[in-house]
Amino acid sequence: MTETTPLITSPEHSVEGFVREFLRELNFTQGTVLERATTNDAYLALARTVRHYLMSRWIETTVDHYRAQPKAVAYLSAEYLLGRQLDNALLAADLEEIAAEGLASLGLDLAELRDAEVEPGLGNGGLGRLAACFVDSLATMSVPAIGYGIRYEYGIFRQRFAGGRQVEEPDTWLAGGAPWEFAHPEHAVTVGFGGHTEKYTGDDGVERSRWVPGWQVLGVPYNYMVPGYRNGRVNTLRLWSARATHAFDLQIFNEGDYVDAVRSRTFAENISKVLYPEDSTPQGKELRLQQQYFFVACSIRDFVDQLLPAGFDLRRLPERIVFQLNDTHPVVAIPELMRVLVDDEGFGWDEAWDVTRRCFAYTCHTLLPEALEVWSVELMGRLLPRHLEIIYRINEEFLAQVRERSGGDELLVRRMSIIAEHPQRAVRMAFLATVAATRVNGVAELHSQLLRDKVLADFAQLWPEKFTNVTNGVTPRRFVRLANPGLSGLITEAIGDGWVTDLDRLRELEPLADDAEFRRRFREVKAANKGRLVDVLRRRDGIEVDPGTMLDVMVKRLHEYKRQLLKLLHVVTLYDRITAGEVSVDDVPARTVVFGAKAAPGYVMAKEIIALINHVGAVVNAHPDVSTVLRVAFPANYDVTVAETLIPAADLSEQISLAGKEASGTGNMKFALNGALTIGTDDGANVEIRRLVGDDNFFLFGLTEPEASAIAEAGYRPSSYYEENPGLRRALDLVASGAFSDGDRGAFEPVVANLLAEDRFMVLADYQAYLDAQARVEAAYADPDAWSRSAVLNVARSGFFSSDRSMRDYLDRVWHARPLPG
Ligand code: GL7
Repeated sequence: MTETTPLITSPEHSVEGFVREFLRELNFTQGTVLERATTNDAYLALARTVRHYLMSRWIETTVDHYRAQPKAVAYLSAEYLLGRQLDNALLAADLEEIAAEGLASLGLDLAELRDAEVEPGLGNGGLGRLAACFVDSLATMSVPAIGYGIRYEYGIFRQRFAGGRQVEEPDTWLAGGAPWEFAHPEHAVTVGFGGHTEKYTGDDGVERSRWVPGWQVLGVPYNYMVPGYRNGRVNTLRLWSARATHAFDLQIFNEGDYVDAVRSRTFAENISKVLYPEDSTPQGKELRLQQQYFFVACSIRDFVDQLLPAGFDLRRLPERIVFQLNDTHPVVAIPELMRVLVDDEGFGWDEAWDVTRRCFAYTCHTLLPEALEVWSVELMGRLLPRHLEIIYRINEEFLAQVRERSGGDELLVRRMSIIAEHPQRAVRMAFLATVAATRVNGVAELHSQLLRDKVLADFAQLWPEKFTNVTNGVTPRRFVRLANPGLSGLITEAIGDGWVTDLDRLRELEPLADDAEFRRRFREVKAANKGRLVDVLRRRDGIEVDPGTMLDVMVKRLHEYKRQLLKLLHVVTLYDRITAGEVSVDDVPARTVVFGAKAAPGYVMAKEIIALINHVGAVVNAHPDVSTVLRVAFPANYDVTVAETLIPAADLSEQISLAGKEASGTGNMKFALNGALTIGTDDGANVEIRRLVGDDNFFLFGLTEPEASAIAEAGYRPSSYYEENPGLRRALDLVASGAFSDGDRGAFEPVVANLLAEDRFMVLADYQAYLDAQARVEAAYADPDAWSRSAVLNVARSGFFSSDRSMRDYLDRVWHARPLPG
């Protein structure tokens, strides 16, 4: 890190300046001329041009942080689901119009170049997208912050359907060139794995332990700009890529087998090769633990070496940094910092623990027990032997404290132990995080309460002050300003553009809900957004959507707890009633049900559900009568880019998880902010959405969390609902009859059988309530004026769900850090 700012000038902020810079990039970096440039050439030149406008801000921000040495936030996340970068960079640099005009003057179309960008899909779903929203807000709020993660060579798989079934293909997002990243091999960090520990007596006469790793890899940082919205700040996202060390090579080369030596490099490089595609259900694979340790070890080393001045007294580390643990994936950073302080820096144990404790805060993102990561002691000991020793010692001291406080309650001690004994000895990463962190937070009010009352209840008893809530949020820049230019224009015309960085100001729209002209224009925007979606789905998927229908949208990962099956049973029931002649097509509003969902490749039931949706969709869409009022659209490969056109077009947002299972949800917020009405359970952030938008503007249904828990405790019998509800029985029988599988009765038997026998997420228990709520939706939709009034109120009252607000909450309740002025 240099103390002097290099002299640089940004390109001129004008159409001419832009065109000059663009052509220079095309000629000198792409090595081509306008007449011969491919779309990808032009896209790459454009991306680099935009980058240049942000570069001086980036350097200034970095230098400012280094000079001021403020308390900084290091966000540690194994996932960042970034979405496309170009538009966001154009917006931040205030270049949208200049770029469009400049490109047009060269005969190029900005929209076409935009489509050449392959989004970096370095995350699975909500958790990864949340991290991307948070770094955006931190930059926009001038908070000194750095995001650390992994530069996966293959991001989330690309989904295709074959015969209605999901097929996964590798995501080669780097293939066309990666204009947004900056490799810094000169700042590579070495990370050890495996080997053993040994005891030795230090100079101070104290017996110590040290780690002798069995092998090492290099972590090469790739920096990404995280531009704030027009505030002159650009923060950094630093993603690590694994390389073989030279030593690693040499040793094998010297053994004489050149070909084998080259081949074995891939062993090291495998670490950052691919994103694990499991969402909420970790697999406990060795490579995944390698990934986790790899990126946190690199990040801690990097922060200490690159971002602190030489000779910094690490006793003061908590004044300079808070490491925010995004779920349990980075939790091995805790024993790693202990190892650095005790083994490398010669701290005493207590002193190191005091520093470490104050440097970490932990966010839990789940309520599903199977999503809480545990690592077998066997694996941890083999891959990270020194860390296992450290974890044991942390646990020993912690349990001594529990014993003392509880008067030796051994049952409690066993329950709280960081080391689980059954079904195998394993490290409970959530417990380790909770013991070490200064703060533990859930991601919505209900979730935080359930963490305190259930999942981490013993810990909350011991340390009530540790626990807090920070409700999730989404960035209004990407998900309103960019994704919904029509609505943005309408809002800005009404209340000015301050809402983009102060989303609470949407409240000022409230009176306009009663203004017929405003509502008319609001409907016009929605119609235009539907038109845009129709074009995209036609081009991208060959799917025809009628923009005159109600767009009923359920997009999120495919998971049983999210209950795509409940939505599908509604579709099947409508189909059944119409084909049976019980309902006339004249009596139901025409709707298009849109699904978007990827299933983890090894999650068999989720993949069956995808196939079933596609099969039901095919039959429904082919039926001459039914298809006049009901159609199913399931575009493959739902991603951030699709979300950006789908969400602004939606009328109805489906947020129908079983209460007590969805920690927060963030899609729910994006829909409300874009003027869709929610049909939802009392779960996750739905609770807060409903409270804010009002009962009249939200379709609530279903069991509450206490009700669902009570039923589960009393012994849930799904078949009783089947027996007692004729509509439900008919729907399930129809699926089982082969009506959607060319008469093949066996095709979806496992799905139906599972619902009847187990139905872990109580689809059948909530079926009738859901249908009743859908009837209320139909009635409300029949009055377009009243519907759009509710939609406007949803927008006006959802400002709370800005990730800027989430950041303020973290700053106040968790980080105790401040934005940097200027
Ligand atoms: C999740 C939760 O399931 C989701 O409800 C939440 O909104 C998100 C961000 O906090 O985190 N937890 C999790 O493991 N994944 C999520 O999306 C994958």
